[in-house]
Amino acid sequence: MTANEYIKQHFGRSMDACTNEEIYEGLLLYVKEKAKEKESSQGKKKLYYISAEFLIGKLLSNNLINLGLYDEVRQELEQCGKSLAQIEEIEQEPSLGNGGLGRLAACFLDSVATLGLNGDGVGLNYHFGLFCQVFENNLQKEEPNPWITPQSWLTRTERTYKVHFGGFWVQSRMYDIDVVGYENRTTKLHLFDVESVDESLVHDGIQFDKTQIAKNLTLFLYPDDSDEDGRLLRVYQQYFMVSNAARLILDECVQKGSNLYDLPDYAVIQINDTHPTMVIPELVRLLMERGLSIDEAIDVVSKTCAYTNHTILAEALERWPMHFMQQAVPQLVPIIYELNNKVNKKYQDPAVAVIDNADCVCMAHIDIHYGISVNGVAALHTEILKDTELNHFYKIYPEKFNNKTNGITFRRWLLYCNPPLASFIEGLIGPGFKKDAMQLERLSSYINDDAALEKLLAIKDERKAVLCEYLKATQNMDIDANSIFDIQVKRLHEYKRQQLNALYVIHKYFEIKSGKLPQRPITVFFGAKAAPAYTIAKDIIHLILCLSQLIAADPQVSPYLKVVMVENYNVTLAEKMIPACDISEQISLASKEASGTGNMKFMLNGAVTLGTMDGANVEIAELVGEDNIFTFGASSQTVIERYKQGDYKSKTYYEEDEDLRQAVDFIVSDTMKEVGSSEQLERLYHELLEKDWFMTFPDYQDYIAVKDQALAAYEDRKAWAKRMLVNISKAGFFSADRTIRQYNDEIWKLETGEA
Ligand code: 26Q
Repeated sequence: MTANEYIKQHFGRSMDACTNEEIYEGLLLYVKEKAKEKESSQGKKKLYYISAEFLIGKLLSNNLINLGLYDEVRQELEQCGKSLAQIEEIEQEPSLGNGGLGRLAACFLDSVATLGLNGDGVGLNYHFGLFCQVFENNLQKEEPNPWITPQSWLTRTERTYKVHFGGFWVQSRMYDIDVVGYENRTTKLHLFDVESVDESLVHDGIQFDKTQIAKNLTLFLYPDDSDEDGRLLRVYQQYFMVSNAARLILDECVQKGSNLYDLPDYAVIQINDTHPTMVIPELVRLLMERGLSIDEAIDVVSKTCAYTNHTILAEALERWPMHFMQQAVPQLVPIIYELNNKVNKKYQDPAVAVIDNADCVCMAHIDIHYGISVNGVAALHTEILKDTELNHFYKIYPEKFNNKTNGITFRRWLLYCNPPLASFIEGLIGPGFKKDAMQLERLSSYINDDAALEKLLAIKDERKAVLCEYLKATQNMDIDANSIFDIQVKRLHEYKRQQLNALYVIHKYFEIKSGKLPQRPITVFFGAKAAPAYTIAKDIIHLILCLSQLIAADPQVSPYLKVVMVENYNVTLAEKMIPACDISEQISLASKEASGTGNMKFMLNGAVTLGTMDGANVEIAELVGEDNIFTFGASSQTVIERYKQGDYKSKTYYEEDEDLRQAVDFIVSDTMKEVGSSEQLERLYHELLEKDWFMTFPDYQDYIAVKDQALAAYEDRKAWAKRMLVNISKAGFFSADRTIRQYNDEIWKLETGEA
């Protein structure tokens, strides 16, 4: 049955007589049915990828592509004068993630299904996801982001559990979202919800009563930095997630014939950052309930779980006060004590204890002692974990440590988001790259093919025009499609250094004012949400919005420079912005960005990276070679050394560099204060001068010099097109399919079901 026939059956009339809303609903049901036909749970052993975040993005088109129905449906829609883009607008994007970690989980599910592996995701069904960002008076405001509509990708299941907390219990229910593999099987994302959730608790933006756990548990996803009472709620959420997951796992495994002692033959659990760590003590508890001794239970669990680390930022390593545990999950407390005792008996080293001197539970320590594997997410990151952050553990368990450089799904980040580029590539090297991304290397034989290079530039121009149209229609922005598109989109965090990019903008502003004009207009794009309680991050957003307003209003500068801060950056916007990018800004302080995955998406779409030698940028640089990337800034070694010395003083750089001083002083100038708020601008200024914890000043001059080199290099169009081609041709390594194969070969060891 075609989509149109299905819709006719469902609504009693064909597509051309339906509203867009009806067509969307019809297509959703059609896809769900098609996905069901490919459901499979083949394989004795199963992966459970537990994550507090799955930033899946819109699903309609992606699922159509993976089911091989995209062209057919597109044509059917065209026949009645509609486009898929119009229908897609109806779909709400679920914002079930903060950024990289959540998006990675979504890419991984796509690859697991595509490779035919037996594996499901397990997480939470947040009703409002992460907040929706709106700008008012050049400030970020937060609003709820409801995404669950009457017809959605969620399917209610009959699986429910009672989950106990200190003093009360809640009833859970599992909802499923199909994960449709590319020309392969359908697996599941299981999202648990609490039956007693009450959306009416939310008022004044994203405020709600934080004490009513049974009603608020699954309302919001927590931002990556938060206030105190939010932290306790986060513990409730985490336990709710893993208690449901653990029960699901045990039930499924027993049903398949496990006697629980052989659980590791039936299940492997990947713990995505420390957020699901309580699955370890919870499984121990449940196994004891089912008759195992504590030692037996710990032994079984220790062979089942594997941990991925995504950060070396000390403040992001979760340590929960014991009294939180006592209050929220008292049933885990004796088990956590036992986990701690076992460690302390073996190693008399407080650095590796489960409970620290401040009576906090170190979640990562549980994962490392009681798991089979610890992995970092890029080569440099894993080395830093081994050498510094987790060195005590590396000395004990060298065999547990391994690297799994992140990857992205090429289905969404090339085939779906950039059809002209995908078909251009297919025309040159055939369709094989869609399943085997390393075939992109074959593009390198076109490096001297002028027609191919011209076409590549033309596709980029087309995509820039499309982005301009989209931003005009959705955010009423006027952007010069012939300017250079320099893009930094990612969560707002000081270590990612959007403030360094903003200082460059100020520097350029002064240059233009003084008559030094760029060869071609530059548009500097930002997109970023800041955690609501992260003051300095919000001040940086304020700075960028003020610069944007001020420059747009300055007739001397605006023809040459434009600052665009898109509102509510999300997966949907990423899909529009990434194909249109010329220069990809990846400028984190070396050693701080575990991997980055945006960097890979940009490269795949023919952008050239301007970046520090950090995270996966290092591997990008190795692959493309120094002529095809613009790198700058202090090395990770230098940075680590500088922190160790503890004598970094930003003021010294400020005093010795007149150009830097002019840029920094501008933040608190009268000109800025006319458009912005003194309080925010002054606070940011002092933060930079007195702290600058992420060391923007030492990298400032190098950044300006190298960025200007990149802008100049852009003018040799043919040489630039060659860089684009090399970047695309070397992107194959960053396919999530490669990453997932490595996880499977080295950690999960599931049967492979590749066609
Ligand atoms: C922790 C405690 C309480 C509340 C929130 C959190 C929290 C939430 C989200 C802590 C961290 C996160 C998200 C982290 C994240 O996205 N990390 C990124 O992971 C990517 C995938 O591996 C990497 O590419 C990025 O480098 C890394 O920053």
